[in-house]
Amino acid sequence: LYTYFPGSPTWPRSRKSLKYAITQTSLTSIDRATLSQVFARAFARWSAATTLNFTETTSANDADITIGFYAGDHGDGEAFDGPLGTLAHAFSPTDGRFHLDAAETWVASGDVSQASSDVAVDLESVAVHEIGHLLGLGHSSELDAIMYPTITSRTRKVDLASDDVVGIQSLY
Ligand code: TQI
Ligand code: CA
Ligand code: ZN
Ligand code: ZN
Repeated sequence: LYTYFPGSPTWPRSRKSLKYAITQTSLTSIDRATLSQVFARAFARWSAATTLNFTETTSANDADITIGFYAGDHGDGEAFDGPLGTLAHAFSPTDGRFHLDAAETWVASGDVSQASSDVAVDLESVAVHEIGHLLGLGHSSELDAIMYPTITSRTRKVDLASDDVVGIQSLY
């Protein structure tokens, strides 16, 4: 079963369109075009299940959601920890910050199960999970759910389960 954050915070239900910006990429070797594609696909999975839509903006100023790669202590009290452990984190609505640990071996295209590194992590899978948090979902007890709090390295899991869909549709 899905959960929400305490108090069930959401983006205003009148706001059907949210903008995101990829603001901090200096610590990743993945090129911008690839990042844009991966995050667009991840947001599209949630917009397909809701009346929400998401568009990328290049201006951090008019973005509701900001996405960036950071290493170690990066000033928000939630330091990253090097390879594996914490992969990424996102804050509840309407904060909008989504940070990825630059120390991970991110795989942005192709088949993560074939990655040469045994600590490779599929970027789109983590993005779909973190966008759930950005929109107001907590963790689910359902193993198949995107919001289940465990993912194995070299695994791709990007399809919303019915539990995720019911959870997000009950919120918006
Ligand atoms: N990051 C945790 C997560 O996103 C951070 C976190 C812990 C968190 N508790 C939270 C964020 C409560 C919001 C609310 O769950 S993580 C997974 C998963 C992580 C974990 O790096 O451990 C994914 C990131 F669920 F698979 F384990 C992405 Cl997909
Ligand atoms: Ca880490
Ligand atoms: Zn952070
Ligand atoms: Zn989570």
